[in-house]
Order: sequence, then structure tokens, then C-alpha cells
Amino acid sequence: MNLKAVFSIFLISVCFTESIAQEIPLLKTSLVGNRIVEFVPKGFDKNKTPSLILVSEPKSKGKVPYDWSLVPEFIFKNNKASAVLNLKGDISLYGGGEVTGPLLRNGQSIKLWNTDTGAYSVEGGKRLYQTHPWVMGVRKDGSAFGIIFDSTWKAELITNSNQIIYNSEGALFKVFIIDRKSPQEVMKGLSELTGTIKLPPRWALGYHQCRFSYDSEKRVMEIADTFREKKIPCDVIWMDIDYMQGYRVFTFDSIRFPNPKVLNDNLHKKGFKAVYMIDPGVKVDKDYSVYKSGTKSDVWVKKNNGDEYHGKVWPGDCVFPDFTDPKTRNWWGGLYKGFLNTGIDGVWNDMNEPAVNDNDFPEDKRLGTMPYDTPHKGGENLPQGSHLLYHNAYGRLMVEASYNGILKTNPTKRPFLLTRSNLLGGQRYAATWTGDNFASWDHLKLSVPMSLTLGLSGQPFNGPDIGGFLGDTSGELWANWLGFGAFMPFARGHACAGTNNKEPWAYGEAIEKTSRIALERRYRLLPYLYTLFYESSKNGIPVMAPVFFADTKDPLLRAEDQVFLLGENLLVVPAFAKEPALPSGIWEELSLVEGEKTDKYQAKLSIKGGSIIPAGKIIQKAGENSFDPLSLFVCLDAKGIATGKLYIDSGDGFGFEKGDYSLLTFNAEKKNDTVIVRISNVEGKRNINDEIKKINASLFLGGKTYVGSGTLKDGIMIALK
Ligand code: NBV
Repeated sequence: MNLKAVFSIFLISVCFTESIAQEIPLLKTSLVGNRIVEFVPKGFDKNKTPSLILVSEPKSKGKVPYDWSLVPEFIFKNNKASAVLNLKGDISLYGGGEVTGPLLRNGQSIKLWNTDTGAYSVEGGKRLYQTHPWVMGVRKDGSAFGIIFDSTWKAELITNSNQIIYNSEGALFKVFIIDRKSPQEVMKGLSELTGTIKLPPRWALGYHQCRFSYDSEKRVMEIADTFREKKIPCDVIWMDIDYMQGYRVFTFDSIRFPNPKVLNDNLHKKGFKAVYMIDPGVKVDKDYSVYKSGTKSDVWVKKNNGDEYHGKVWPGDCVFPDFTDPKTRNWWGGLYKGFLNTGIDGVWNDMNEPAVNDNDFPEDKRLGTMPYDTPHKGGENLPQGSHLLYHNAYGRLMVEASYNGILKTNPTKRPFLLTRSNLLGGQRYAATWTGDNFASWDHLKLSVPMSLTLGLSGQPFNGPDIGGFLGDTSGELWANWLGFGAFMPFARGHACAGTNNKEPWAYGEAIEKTSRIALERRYRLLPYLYTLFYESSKNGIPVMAPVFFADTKDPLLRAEDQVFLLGENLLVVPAFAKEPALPSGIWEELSLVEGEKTDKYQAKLSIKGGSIIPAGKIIQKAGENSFDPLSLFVCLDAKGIATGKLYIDSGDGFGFEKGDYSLLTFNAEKKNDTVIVRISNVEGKRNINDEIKKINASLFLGGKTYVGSGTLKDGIMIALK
């Protein structure tokens, strides 16, 4: 944690009691500081509830501030711990991670038990793939707080307007409360405690094409070639489970994928990256190298009687690595070496709740996974514990192991890992998507609040299966979804086995054109998007943010979840949005690509007054140099000024950590009939003079566009007359 950034941290021992929490005066706005308070209930035992969420615990100790109003009341009854926080005043609640239902979480309740829940209901309250015991509250005055329930035990999180209740089925846990002047500052506080995403390779911000499954090398190349022939931007082709030999992880089907190295080389030659799926279930097969090696290293989850735990997944009977054991994580990480050496660029961890398809236990005893009392070994700072304790951390521990293994294999590349299951804080290891959604209008609309909520729960690198995974997708649905999905942090089209083809060209020429425009718009914005990811990797601010971030005091924006912001400066209004609540102030419509204005499926984009958005050319893959010429979109505020940032580095590797990057700040100022745009600050040591030779600026003012061009050194002059 960045201790400098934390003004004060307080560690409080609180007696657990069944009585009502003590009366404490309301927190006065003027006293809201940069604070984090840690509440430790009497009787707390880290060997019963280890922390798998925090990167580091607050170090200093002190007394609870006298004006502190958020004090959890801990209750421990029948071996189950709960915490209750009474809320005062009118508070908008958010968070909970991967949830269905609205963005505004007042009056919702969710189950925290990571579960494979295909075609989840769009209503709130369902159990999904991830666990984020986290709530953010925004007060009327725009000040905010965030609460972490630092536990992985099976639980339920109830967010009533006047009370937040966290009921766990396990031992006592700590509670951390961040209280700051704005929701953005609370997000920073969350990242101080739980970490941020690592800066992804630039290619991961391009468009990804997936299907369950492109099931032969030939089909994969057909898909890749079609993108290039049709000039539809794309960076990544995904290999789903059918590339494996009988669903054995870390193997390749000898008939359909006999030459993965050649396939990956061919993809690379065309400028694509290749991502392959790896599940945790390892087929029980005494002739299979991974099963043999894991058995020899004693890495499998065992039952109480010491036998291997077996559960059914894709390959049939499977064993599961016990990721609570550091030795197992290390062993698992090592498996990636030979695998990635075939030229694989990224990894997709699926089914890691872990999902088990056995029917021989009553539903309530196992809920789609291994039995609750299955023991896990632990090791280092993790105690031995039951599945009831570790289930919600299984995916998170798996991605820690995968991430470290990928990095160890290719230490000069930034790992790209996607996971279905995770835990609050797990953004440190992997990006995520919102699981098996459905090809329906309800799911299309739901994808906005789902992604926003994940962003508000510390996971900015996320997105839905664009077009919908389950069920057939119509051209209308696809075009509408891609029209705004192109602006979500993770942009991937995916399709379930047995459904129609869902590539951008699969719905006829008109929709193909729409798809091209949508993706060209994303690719033009990559300089801006990459800058947002860089910032998020530093401070935890979501890349895709709710519109209330534009004005945290405006009550009308608090529930808006059709429209969203990309960074602070770009407003995205999807074509489906009906009477959305829009932020006040100056917002000018932005145009990026020819044909977008007359295409009814494209989201409307607006730039905020006072901002400068950097953009590049239309390119086909994110790795291409897009900065020459660099475009700057400028929108002045009421005072006639604007500012914006651009982050540039080599796009992969870790040179940026040693200064090989450039963070430029641009300023624009109106003087009489001209606007001058200049660089006001440069951070980093990268020489970008060859990368940006020319800059074209477009100024959006009162519905008109004014242009000018110049260079980094001389700046740009835009004449308004
Ligand atoms: O590996 C197949 C699928 C995958 O395509 C999907 O994205 C995952 O969420 N996987 C689930 C297994 C089960 C699909 C019915």
C-alpha cells in the first residue's frame, strides 16, 4: 500500500456483541479526510479467516476518529459471523462485484459463493462466478465510503438503504472502511488495500474474436484471414476447449490441432495474438503426463479420508489442484512453460469456481462444486481449511499461480490472463468477463451495469461476451451490442457451441459495415484507452465509469446505468438508451469514423468540456504505430481551456518500469479567435519524436468542428474564424 497516500489509518478492536451498534454522531463533511479504518472484532483469528483480498494491511494504529459514523456491529452465533452497519442519511450504494440487476444496489442482496451460472437471470440477487465482499456508499454531498468484508467464507451481502448486512457461514473477519471526499478517492483507497491491475500489453485492448470452439487450425486461420481481408480490426483469436486432446489441459488435439507452434506462428505473421483456455480440472488418467506429475508432486485436493477428490468436468473424472498450497501453485505455474513455448500469447482460465458437474450430492450441500467439508492444505500464511472457507478464493489462487507461471516463462512480456472466477483483489492477476450471458436484449442492457459494477469493485479490465454467448444472435442484437461494446474495457465476441456464427461478417453486408465502423472507432481511440489503462494500473480508477462520476452531487445521475463514461472525458450513449440521465455541462458530439453518424447502431460519443482526447489512425491491430499523425480532440470549458493526457510506451514488456515511456499533458487555451494547443508537461524518458511527427487537432465547439495541425515541438494553432 502507498502509505504516503493514506492520511491516517486506524486499527480498532471491537467487541462482538448482539446489541445494537453504539450511537455515534454523523460524520461531518468538513471532517471527511483521507482515511481508512480497520475494525478487528474481538475473537478474530487469522488462522480461521485468512486474508486473501488485501495486498497489504494498514500499518499504523490509532483510535477511531470521534466523528466516525460507520461502525460495524459484529455478531457471532452458531459458528457463523456477521457484520451489520447502520446507515444514516440518504446514501446511494454500489459494488458487490459481479452482480446482475441495477447499478444502484440499494435494496439488493447477493450470495457470495462462486458458481457456474449460465444464462443467469437479469434480476438482482443471483449467485455468479465471483466474490467481491465490497460496498461503496455515496452520500448526498458527493462524499463516499467503501467497506471491505475481508473474508472468503460462503456469505450473503445485503444492501438495504439503511443497513448493510454481511452474513458469513464462517469465522469472524475484519472490516476495512475507507472514507473519502469522493467515490473516485474511495476507489483509490480500495486499490491501496487490494492492488490494481497490471498494465496489460497494448494488444489486449484490441478486439478479441472467440467461439466455443474454432475447432481446427484451418478454421482458426479462416477466421483470422477473413478479418484482414475484410479490413475489420482485430488483435486476438481465442482457442476454446476443443483444441485439447480429450479436454486434457496443456495438450493439443493430434488431429485438429497437430501443430500449435505453426498455427501460432501463422497467426503472428498476420498480426494476431493467440489465447488458449486452461481449466483447473485435470483428467484422471494414469497415462496423462499432467495427472502423473501432479500425483507425484502430491498436489491434488484430497478428501477427509486422504483419497483424491474426484469430480466430473469436461474430460470426465477429474482431480483438482489444491491451490491453497504454495507448492501446488508453483507446480501449476511450471506447466505453462512448454505450453507457452508453442507461441501462445495469453491464457484463459475457465471453470475455476471450481465448477463440478456431479449429481450425486443434494444441491444444497455442494452448490455445483466439491463438498463443503473437503479439506484444503494451505501453507505459508494460509491455514488448513475447508472448502467452505476456500471455495471463493479457488479461482483467485489459480490465477495467482497461472500469472506467476506465465511471467516466469516469458519474463519480458506482460502476461495476459482472463479468468471466469475471482475474488476482490484478484484484478492483480487477471482480467475478467461476465460469464455465460444470453443472446437477448435483457442481457445486452444488463452488460452495462454489470461491467460498471465490476469496475466499481476494483476490476476495471472486464466486459461481456458481446452478442451474447448462449442462444442464437440476430444481426440487430449483434449490431446494437457491438455499437457500444466496442467501448467497453475488454471487447470480445464469443459464441456457445451449437449457436449461429457470430463473427462481425456473419449477419450480412450491412451489419458487417456497422461492425467495421464500431471497431474502427475503438481502434482510433486506443491511445486514449491505453492511457486510461495506464492510469487505472496506477490508481485503481475504473476505465469504464458510471456517469455519476461526472458530477457526484447530481442525484439524477446516481441510478443511470444505460449510459457510461470511458475515462472522465468521453460519454458513451448506446443506441438502446431510452431517456438516459446525462451529466450537465459542456459535452460536444465527437466524430471518429466516416459513416458513423448515419449508422443507427453506433453509440453516440461526446467529449467533455475542458478536455483533450488523444486518438490515432484507423489501424487493423493494436500493435501498429497509430500515433503518426496523432489526433487531438479538443473541447473547451466555459473558461476557454482544456487539458488531456497521452501515455505511450513500447506496448509490451517492462521497459516502462525503468522509464521507457512518455506521459504527455496537453493544454489548450482560447485567445480571441484562436485556440493554441501545447504540451505542458512530459514525464518519462521515451523519445517519441519519431513516433509523433505530426499532430492534427479538431476542436468541437457549439456543434461545429475547427481544425488545425502542428508538431509536438511547436504546438498547434486552431483558427476559429
Ligand atoms: O469452454 C467452453 C465454455 C466457454 O466457452 C465459456 O466461455 C465458459 O464460460 N465454458 C464456459 C464451459 C461450459 C459452457 C457451456
